[in-house]
Amino acid sequence: MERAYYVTTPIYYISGNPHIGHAYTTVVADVLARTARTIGPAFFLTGTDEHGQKVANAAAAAGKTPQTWCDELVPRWQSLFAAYHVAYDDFIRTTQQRHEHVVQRVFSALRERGDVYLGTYEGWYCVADETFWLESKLVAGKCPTCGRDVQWLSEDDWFFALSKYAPRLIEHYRAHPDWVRPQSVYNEMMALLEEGLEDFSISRSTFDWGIPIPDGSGVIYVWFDALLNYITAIGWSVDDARFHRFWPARVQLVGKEIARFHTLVWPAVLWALGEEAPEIVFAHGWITVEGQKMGKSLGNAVDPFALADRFGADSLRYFLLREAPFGSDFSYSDTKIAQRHNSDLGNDFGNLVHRTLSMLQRYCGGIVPPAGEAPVLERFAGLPLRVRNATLDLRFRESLEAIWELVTALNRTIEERKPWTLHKEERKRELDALLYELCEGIRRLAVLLHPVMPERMEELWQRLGAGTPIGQAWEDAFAQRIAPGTLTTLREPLFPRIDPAEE
Ligand code: ME8
Repeated sequence: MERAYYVTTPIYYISGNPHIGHAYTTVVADVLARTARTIGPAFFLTGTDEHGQKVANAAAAAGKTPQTWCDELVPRWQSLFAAYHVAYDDFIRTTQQRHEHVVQRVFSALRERGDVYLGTYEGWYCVADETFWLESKLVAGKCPTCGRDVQWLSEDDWFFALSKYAPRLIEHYRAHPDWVRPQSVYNEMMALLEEGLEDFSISRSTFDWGIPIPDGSGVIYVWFDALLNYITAIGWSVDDARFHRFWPARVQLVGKEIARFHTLVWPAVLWALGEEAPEIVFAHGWITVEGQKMGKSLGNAVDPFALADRFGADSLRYFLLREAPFGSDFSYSDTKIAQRHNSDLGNDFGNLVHRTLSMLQRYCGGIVPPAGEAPVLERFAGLPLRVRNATLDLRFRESLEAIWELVTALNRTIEERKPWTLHKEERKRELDALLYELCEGIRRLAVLLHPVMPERMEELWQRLGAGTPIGQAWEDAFAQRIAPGTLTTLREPLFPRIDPAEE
């Protein structure tokens, strides 16, 4: 059985409503999965992280049990992803039995091996980030990530023997300099490794909202529980054949604030279980507001539902991938989204489509004419490979820039070859060839842009009267070409103009 392209997002804490930052990582994973599916099987996992003190506190504040709270919030997260046209293959919830049972099995297996052992923990803890901090890492006595107060905890805990894996981690980092990306995060993690790693507590006895420790008291630490979702969802220890079809994951996407857990702890847990580390962990940058990470707790979160209503989810997907090189932070602004929408989607691409379909109506009754020479398309024959390589290498901006070269070339060919003059001078063969080339060109653009803007591109295929080559290799979709005689439809613009000043 062919190995599948396995891509994951973090599982999100459901301590509140989702914001555009959560949509961001999930949309990126969706674009990767949709692109990977054009060349083979792919599996895309997302979900929710439902245990821990933070979720328990949020539920208590709302006067609900944690389970009721989670059950009520999960549909909100799922509808967010639906609103953003995300097609995941599985949505895992850490309160599901399929997860809880396997996490307990992992705990017991590691205890037997001696990688999980009983000790006493004393130290500083940040509830908001569910993270322990060494005193030396605190900033003015507060959490270095979110700036909030930390608590002193002292309890008998189960520990994971992370320090034992430090030499193997260093070796792995040296042998696979690309396994943590971008480079800045790799360097940061390598520096932490060189400082040395400590064993850390993986149990809690001060509250009970978590997976119970097998044959003991207390619950399993939420991060230990959460990381395991990536393998419980694909059948670790339950269905070996399925597990090995997906693992090791091709790409695990995370925000850079949780790189530490995914690139220092996670591989060690996997090795303790006799499994391989993921191939790539990509720790992307933050969407910021006035220089600060957008987040629920800072009160600067932007409602992703309202945003999708205003701009259209596909336009936002485009913006998120196009705005900054993947990995870097970028600041959120309505004006910037509106400008991108109007210039790239409305003017460049949308006008190309609208002009082509209007000329087709005017000169050919909406019917695709016979093909002739197509010099622009010939020049761009290598585009599928270029776009696929850039996308699967997580260089989304480059990938979109490459597609825009074809958009620009087709717009330019209209200006240069002037179909209106060809029509006036009754040079029918040349006019037909040009209109055919434009129709086929926009069909190809829809093929390449489908992973990024699936709903709008399916609409475009319909207007073109063309089939929907979803999941087909792009080279095959290119080779099929639109049939002369196909009836096209002219409708309202694909990306109607948005007033950037409007609030
Ligand atoms: O950390 N910019 O969950 P979480 C970009 N449950 N991405 C952002 C973002 C922003 N401003 N805000 C959030 C957790 N994200 C744990 C993860 S995984 C085993 C457990 C995205 O709800 C980004 O992917 O705090 C970030 O890492 C994730 O949401 C954090 O979500």
